Amino acid sequence: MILARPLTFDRDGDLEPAWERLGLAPAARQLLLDSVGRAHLLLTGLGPDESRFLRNVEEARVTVILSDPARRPGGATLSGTRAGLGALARVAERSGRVELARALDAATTSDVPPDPTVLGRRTFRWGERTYLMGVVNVTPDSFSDGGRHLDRAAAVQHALSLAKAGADLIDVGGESTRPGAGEVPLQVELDRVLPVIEAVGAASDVPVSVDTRKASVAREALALGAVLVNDVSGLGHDPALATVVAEAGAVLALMHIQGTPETMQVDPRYDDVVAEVIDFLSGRIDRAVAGGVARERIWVDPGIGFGKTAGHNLFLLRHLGELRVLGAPVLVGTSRKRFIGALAGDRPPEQRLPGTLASVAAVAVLHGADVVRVHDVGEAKDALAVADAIARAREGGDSWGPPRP
Ligand code: PMM
Repeated sequence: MILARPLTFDRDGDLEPAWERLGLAPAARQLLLDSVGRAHLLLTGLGPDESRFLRNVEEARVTVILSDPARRPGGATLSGTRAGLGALARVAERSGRVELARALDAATTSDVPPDPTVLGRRTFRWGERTYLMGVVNVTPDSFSDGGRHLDRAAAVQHALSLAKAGADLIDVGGESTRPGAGEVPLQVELDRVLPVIEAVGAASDVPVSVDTRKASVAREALALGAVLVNDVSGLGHDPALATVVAEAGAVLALMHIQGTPETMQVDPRYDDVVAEVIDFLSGRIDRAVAGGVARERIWVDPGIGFGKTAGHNLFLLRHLGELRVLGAPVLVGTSRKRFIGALAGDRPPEQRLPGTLASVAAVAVLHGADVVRVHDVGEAKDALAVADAIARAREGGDSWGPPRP
């Protein structure tokens, strides 16, 4: 797969206000964004033909650096203006190099937020703020809150308290995916999640998602009012899941995993973790679309902790924005995970809240995630209110123009 990822990007939201500060008219500012704003893209997966094309192409507004063909063939960086990169994509397209053109287009438009997602009675407007998915595990053994909500009434109570604390979405799961965990029998999973989904739907208008890998669980959950299926196997476990989601018009969240929960933490390895996660998710998006799911009803998730070392998790979080080339809303779950405990000095799950909040704030400021999946919704809401406000701050004084949303 040819992949073009934005390494750094001049953001319109940084450049445009500066030109406004200089008193330039809106039309001039728009022109400048295309002709002055620059991006640096990392390309991988190029064939000999595309590498030759990039070596010979004449586009003065783009600097091409090709990889060492003996040591790492098929790579390049492209640095240039948006107009230049766009022109180069069109030349590639006209000469039949469609995959390269598509990769360049995906990278250069990756700062444009996806279309809003309607979920139940709520609309998620991407780019406006970071949304919160609250976690309810109806399991005896989840690492983070296992056993706490196995009792049905306690689980419902907990879900409603998360809704009250500001969750935009409640994720109900009945199968632990902690490292080493085995599969839960179908009936057990159904008995755990269905009554909770039904009761939460009856008592609250917060949309409910079901965290399951199984089509049969998804089908029942959707019939009881769930509007999103969160599949930690990214359609790797049950091929029938896509059709079930498609028939209900629900949203499908596809997560990356290397291996299965039983084996994933044995010896996770990658040549290029970000490229491999994007490649996996791109393939699974195609699989979902082939199963009938509308492309705009698909979210993606890098699967923090699912077949990754602490180092892989951190690198993925730092580079999370690169997943935007997939054109889908990005969901991420760091809450109470082991690498957070390790970084903070070997903390057990119940002492990982400060570290979790730092991770949530970091991905918000880095414009990495559209939705964060957390256990502590009230605390994360406060952290995000601050982080999102810093990331979008526009009041520089009168010379910087009026504050805008
Ligand atoms: N993590 C867990 C479970 N489900 N779903 C998505 N989409 N992303 C995640 O990172 C994720 C998930 C494991 O955490 P938990 O046992 O505390 O729920």
